[in-house]
This record gives sequence, structure tokens and C-alpha cells, in this order.
Amino acid sequence: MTPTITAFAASPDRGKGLARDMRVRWALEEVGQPYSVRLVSFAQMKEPAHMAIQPFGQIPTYEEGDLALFETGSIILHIAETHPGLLPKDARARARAITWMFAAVATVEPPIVEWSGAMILERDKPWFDQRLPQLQNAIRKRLGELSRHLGDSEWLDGDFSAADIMMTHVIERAKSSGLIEEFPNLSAYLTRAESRPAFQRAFAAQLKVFEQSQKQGALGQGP
Ligand code: GTB
Repeated sequence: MTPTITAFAASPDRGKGLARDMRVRWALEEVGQPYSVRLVSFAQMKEPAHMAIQPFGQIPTYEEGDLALFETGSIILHIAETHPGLLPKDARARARAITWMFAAVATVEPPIVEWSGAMILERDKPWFDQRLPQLQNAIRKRLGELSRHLGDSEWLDGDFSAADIMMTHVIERAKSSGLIEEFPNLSAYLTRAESRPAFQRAFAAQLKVFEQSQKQGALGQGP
């Protein structure tokens, strides 16, 4: 059955692939699972029909028959468990990969989201210049720890897995901070992930949505 995911009708990142539908698209592309996309506006995300499948009024969601999921970690774990290729077969290696999926969202992502939010909402505050280095240091600490773990390895734990989708997409959001370049092995890790054909297909698909939203906006503003 073809799953349906939700994504922003007009992503605020202007097609940079930072919104979290990107990681779900990427996982689906990696396993070769076709999918449909239902685009939602910010207003539609808060309507009862969407809140019934995403209680926090956010994207992405994943629907497959009568199964409705939210939370990208859970969605990608489900995709990885129902298709070969994204999790090791060996039970212990699989448990380690799932541990890294949790580490991505529970340990590495929070300081990046906090910094990103401050960059959007707090730049005009009188205390912003004092707060920024603290936010940057919190990210730097996690990237340093991640860098030490990764060392010279290609991927987090053996072969490429769902954990690498989660982790690289999480750190992708910190790219514009310039902090990733402080850790050459993380820069290379990100480049390796972005070079995967499945990543590129997913990126192109979300970019197309943004470009069409721009065209429709321009047409809507007609004479
Ligand atoms: N923990 C949830 C998950 O992993 O699924 C978080 C989902 C989430 O934060 N969704 C965001 C959302 O729906 C979109 S991805 N926000 C709307 C709302 O809460 O009302 C986060 C995102 C948004 C924008 C950018 N950007 O512009 O760069 C990047 C990431």
C-alpha cells in the first residue's frame, strides 16, 4: 500500500530541505518505496482533521491504510522495520542503530533547534549577543562528541542505516551556523550523506514543492 506523508505547502526554509518531511522522504527513497504527499498550510495543520493524526499540529505525518504515525523517529523506524536495507539484521547491531536514532533526536537535535529558533525570533532582543555564544557552544559540545565517536568511520555504526538519516538530517540544520566546518570528519559525513542518490531524489522532490508554491503565489497575485 502506498503511504501518504504530509509536508508544508510552502516550506519556510524555501526548499533547503530542512523541514522534517525531508528525512521521511529520504528514508522512503532509500528503500525504494513510492509515496504520496499531502501538502498542508499552517492553518490546516491546526485543524481537527490534521490534529487527529498529529496531536501537536505539525508535519510530517505518515499514513498507510489505517495506520497513522507522527514523530519522524517513529516514522523512520517503522519504514526501516518494514523494508530491508535501513537496519542491520543482527539484533545487537540493530539495537545500536536504534540507539543512535534516539541520540539524534533526543541529544543532538535540541541545542540545534534552540539556536535555530533564537536566530529567527530573538535577533532583535537586547540580550541576543550574550546568549548566542552559549547557544553555539551547546551545539559545538554535541558536535565535538559526535565527531569523536565518528572518528574515521564512514557511518555511525557499521553500514549506512536509518541512524545516519536521522543524524545527518539533524545536523544539516546547523550548517548555516558554520560550526560543522570546525569538525572536518562531520563535514565529510554530511557530504557523504548528501551525495546518496536517495537523498538527492528526496531533496529534489521537496524543492519542487517549494518552487511550485512560489509559482502559484506569483500567479495568484496576477493583474
Ligand atoms: N518531533 C517532531 C518530529 O520529529 O516529527 C517535530 C515536528 C516538527 O517540528 N515539525 C515542524 C512543524 O510542523 C516542521 S519541521 N512546525 C509547525 C508548527 O509547529 O506549527 C521543523 C522546521 C521548520 C522550519 C525549518 N526552516 O524553515 O528552516 C526547519 C525545520
